[in-house]
This record gives sequence, C-alpha cells and structure tokens, in this order.
Amino acid sequence: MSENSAVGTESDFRVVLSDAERNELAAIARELTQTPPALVDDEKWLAVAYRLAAAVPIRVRQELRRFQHDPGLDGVLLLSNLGLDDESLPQTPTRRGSVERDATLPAATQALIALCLGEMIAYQKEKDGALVQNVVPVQGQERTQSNAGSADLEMHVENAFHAHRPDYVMLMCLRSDHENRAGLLTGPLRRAFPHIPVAVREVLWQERFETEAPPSFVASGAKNLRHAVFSGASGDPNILVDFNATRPLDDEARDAMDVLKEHLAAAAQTFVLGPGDLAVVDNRITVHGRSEFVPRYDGRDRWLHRSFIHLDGRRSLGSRVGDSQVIA
Ligand SMILES: O=C(O)CCC(=O)C(=O)O
Ligand SMILES: [Fe+2]
Repeated sequence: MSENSAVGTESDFRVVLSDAERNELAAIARELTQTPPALVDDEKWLAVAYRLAAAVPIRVRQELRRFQHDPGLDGVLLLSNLGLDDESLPQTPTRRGSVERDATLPAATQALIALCLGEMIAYQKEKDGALVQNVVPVQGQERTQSNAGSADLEMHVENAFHAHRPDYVMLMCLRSDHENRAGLLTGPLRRAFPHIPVAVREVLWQERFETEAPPSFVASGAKNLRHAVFSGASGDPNILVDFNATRPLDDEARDAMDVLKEHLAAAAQTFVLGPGDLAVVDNRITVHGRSEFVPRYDGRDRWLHRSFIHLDGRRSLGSRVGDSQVIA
C-alpha cells in the first residue's frame, strides 16, 4: 500500500498483520467458507461468523476496539497483510450491482473483521441488500459518480441522505487496478476543522443543506433530507455531506461548502490499496472518495469488497426487513 499524506505523518492507523496473525485469521476464515450453507447473507452462517469473530487474532481485535473508542485524527484504520494475494482469485466481476453472496475466503475474512467492529448492515434498495458487495468498474459507467465509475469520485459521507447511514464503511482490496493508481481518498474532518474560519463553521452548523437520495432509494419513498453539515460536539463535530449529492440552499451555504471542501482536500490522504489491504473509514467524521483510473474490462480490473457497519443494531431495528440485517 502506498500513501501520500498532505498533513501529518502519524501512522498509528496502520496495522500490519504478522505472517502468524495472517495465518491464524485465514484458518478461521477457511472454517467459515466451509460452514453450511456457505452464504454470507444467511442467518445460520452469520451466527457462526459472530462466534468465530471472537477468535480473530487478539492484536487485531485490540486495534479495532481502540479505533471504536477513538478513531484518531484521521478517522481511518488500515489493516494490511490479510493474505488475499493468492492466484486462485477468479476474474473481477464486470456486472453493475455485483455482490458476493458466496462465503468465499475474502468474503469470510471481511465478515470476521466487520463483526469485530459491530453489526453488518445493508440496504434493500442498494446492491440487493447484500452484506458483502463488489466495488468494480463497469463498462459504460466510467463517468458516473458511483462506485461503478472510474473517474474521480467526489468525497462523500456514505449514504449521507439516509437516517440509518453506516457508522463505518469497510473497503477491502482483492485486486488493484492495472497501473496501481486508483486511490481511496479520505478527508478527515478532525484535521480540517481547526482551519475552518469560525464564521464558516457557523453556517455549517445550520440546516441550510439538502442531500438527494440516489434514484433507487427515491423509488422507495426516501425524501431529500434538509440538514446541517455539522452536528454533535462543538469542537469535534460529526460531518454530513456528499460533494456530489448535497445542495446548499443559499449563497452563503454554497460558499461555506466550498471552504469546507478545500480544507478537507488539503487534509486528504490517498491510499492505493493492494490485495490484502482493508480500510475502515469512520463515516461520521471522515469523508471518502476515489481518484481516477483506467479499467480494461479484461477480468483483472480493480476489485474491492465493501461492507457497512452499525455500532448499534437496535437503532435501525424498526426499519429492517424482518429479522434480517437489511434496512428497507
Ligand atoms: O473505489 C473506492 O475506493 C471507493 C468507492 C466508494 O466510495 C464506495 O464504494 O463507497
Ligand atoms: Fe463511498
């Protein structure tokens, strides 16, 4: 994994598994791949996954626990050497909306880490409610502001319009792009905040913004939410913005959003994820995006697994489909 950091040199968000830890994790993940019915979204399989998550190498669990308690200035945790760089990986999917239902080794690994952090959740209207989704470039979608695109993807809070947006977004790399240039960008508000003028902050605390739901969610009756960009603690707020989907409702709000964007960009970090690298982004304080790359659609394109996590399963219970992890 390569990284260039505009601000600071701290690297306490980086956790590299030893080879022994990698093997220990792979052994549990392999057990999960053989657990019937070997389907990620199946409740019986998930019940075993919860149990096995407690056997994830202790240092990994300690780091995840530390991150839960304090996401640091960067709001990102990077795990490396998860051991997915094996030659048996199938071709990169090419379909739009592709998901991973089968309990493959990478999907099982992702689930184990996710369940150490909290509850895996998904949205019925997005990628069919799958708990492990594929982030892959799709032919014809190159310029779209979606994860099927390959142009620069604007920084965003994941599902910013949604009342039950994720607390964490997990992105794990199975395969990098051919030129190794697609970067996961993170924009940490905790680093940008001190540089934002007080007058601008005041505007961002007010409900002068609206965030559009994507078309698929609109069909389900989701309304645009009028909201403030900042909420919570005055010195360390949460952020709610999507630089593609959030609309300022007046000129002052527009200027404030521009200033915020500049400061997030100045604090931004770029992570070119390689196979076996996994990024956890704290979706409450750090926005994320992606830099451009050139897909070839030859079965060897960039391939990430994505999952969403809630810290508290009960908060969304009234909005979920039956007893499932899927939010309606
Ligand atoms: O492709 C990436 O690195 C990130 C894409 C993204 O924002 C997402 O899948 O939520
Ligand atoms: Fe995203």
